[in-house]
Amino acid sequence: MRNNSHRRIRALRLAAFVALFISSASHAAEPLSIDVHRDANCGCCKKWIQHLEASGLTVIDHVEANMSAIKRGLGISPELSSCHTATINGKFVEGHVPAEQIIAMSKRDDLLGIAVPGMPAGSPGMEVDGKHDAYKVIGLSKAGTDHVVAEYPEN
Ligand SMILES: [Cu+2]
Repeated sequence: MRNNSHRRIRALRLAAFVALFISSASHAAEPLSIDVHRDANCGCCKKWIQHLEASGLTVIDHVEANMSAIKRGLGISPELSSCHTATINGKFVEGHVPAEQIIAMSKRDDLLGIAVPGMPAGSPGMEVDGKHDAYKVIGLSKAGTDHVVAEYPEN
C-alpha cells in the first residue's frame, strides 16, 4: 500500500516535469500574434484575417464602432488609411498588407508601422477574378517620414 502511493507520487512528479518541459518548449516557438481592429460588416477585413492565419499568424479580432478614432490614435494619416487597422509588437499595420511584410516588419525597430493605402485589387483579402493592381507597402519611420518598403507589380 505504502509502496504503491510512493510510486504514484513519483509518476505524478514525472508527469509535472514533462508538462513543464513541453510548455516551455512550445513557448519558445510561440507564433506571432496580431491584434486586428475592424468594422463588424467588413468582408474584406475577414478575408485578410484568413490570409494572416493561413500564413501562421495568431489573430486577435476586435470589432470596433469607431475605426477613425483608432487610426487617429495610432498616428495613421488619411493618405495611408484603408479599412482595417492592426497592431503587432507596438507597431501598426494598416490595410491589406501581405503577411510576409508584417513578419519582416516585426523584426525592425525603425518603423512606427506599415500600410497599403486604399484597397488595391489583388492584395491579400482583395482578390478579384482577373484583376491585380500594382500596389506599394509604405513604411512610416519614427522620424515621421514615409518610404516604400515593398512594391507588388500589376499582373
Ligand atoms: Cu479592405
